[in-house]
Amino acid sequence: MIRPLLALFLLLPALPATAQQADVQTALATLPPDVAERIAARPDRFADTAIDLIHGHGTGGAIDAAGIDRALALDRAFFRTRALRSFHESDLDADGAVALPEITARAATLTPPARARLLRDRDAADTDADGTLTPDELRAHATAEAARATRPEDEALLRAILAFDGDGDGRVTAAEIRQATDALSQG
Ligand SMILES: [Ca+2]
Ligand SMILES: [Ca+2]
Repeated sequence: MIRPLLALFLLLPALPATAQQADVQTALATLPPDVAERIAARPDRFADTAIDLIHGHGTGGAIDAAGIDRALALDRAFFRTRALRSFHESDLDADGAVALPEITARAATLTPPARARLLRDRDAADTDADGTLTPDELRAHATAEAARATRPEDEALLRAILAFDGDGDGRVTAAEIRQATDALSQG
């Protein structure tokens, strides 16, 4: 009788880790394969990204789907704003459009590299090539620049955080992330 009991006793400490590793594999299986591979390859990096997002955009020490959507929307708004900044600085009469004389006046105040960048951006945004940027052209340019700056695979990685909602309450805490990535690191 002693031998089976002893064997069971020896197995016990390993059981929780095995269960957690099984949970993590279950969570990874719900994700797109490329996202799961990225997380499994660098669990520590994923933990850093996830915990930064929880601290930066979560509430009460956790983040939910709406919080992740909000963080991604804030990122896109940042990149849209950055793409439009030089055009807003060129909109001398504040009518929301950038006419040729306006961009010429702004360009004359810039260093050669900054001038080249402004005119290159103008050419990219000026879809109908009439020299003027309409509000619609500016909006489309900003949206395109934001899409270029935010990679779909990075967005997918942030959304993958929700797969590690261990207690299933719709919110993911730093502890839940750590539990998952520790199990991955040990696995
Ligand atoms: Ca204007
Ligand atoms: Ca135009």
